[in-house]
Amino acid sequence: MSQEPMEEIPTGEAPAPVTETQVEHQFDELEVDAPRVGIVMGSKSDMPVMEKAGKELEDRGVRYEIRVMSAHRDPDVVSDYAKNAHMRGLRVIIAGAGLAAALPGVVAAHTELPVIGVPLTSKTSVAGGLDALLAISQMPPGVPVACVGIDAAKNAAVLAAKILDT
Ligand code: RP5
Repeated sequence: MSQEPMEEIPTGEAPAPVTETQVEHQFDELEVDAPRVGIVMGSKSDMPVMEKAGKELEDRGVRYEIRVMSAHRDPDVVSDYAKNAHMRGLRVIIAGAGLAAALPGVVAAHTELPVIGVPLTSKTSVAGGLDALLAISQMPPGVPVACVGIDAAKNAAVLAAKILDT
């Protein structure tokens, strides 16, 4: 009785499954022009100060994007932005806000990326921006926000560039 030749069974190891990290890594390589730093702020009125962060990043050749979104007025926009930030190629987020200044903390609550908060002065600030400084720096354990000085948007950009270099 003739026998059918047996099908050859490959002896090598099966290829390892692609992990999410690898997929994100490949995505990074494809998105060569993606911004690395996201600059966000709570109001259009914050722009004159916050655009100094953009200028500093531009001078350093760091790709960035700049957007207005309020933690109180646009909570869903902020949450979506923070949740998608890493996947979009962002690696640091700079968030400026005045008064109750929830924006940096809310962004930090929705992403594992480092968040640098910029406390801002505005028309109705208490004690020259101390309200925002405390709101941004007094985060609960486990949800840190790095906090620069009041209106110190340039310093936030310098710090972001240093984080990206490590
Ligand atoms: C904060 O309230 C903003 O970050 C801004 O600094 C301040 C005032 O906002 P506007 O009333 O000028 O929009 O949420």
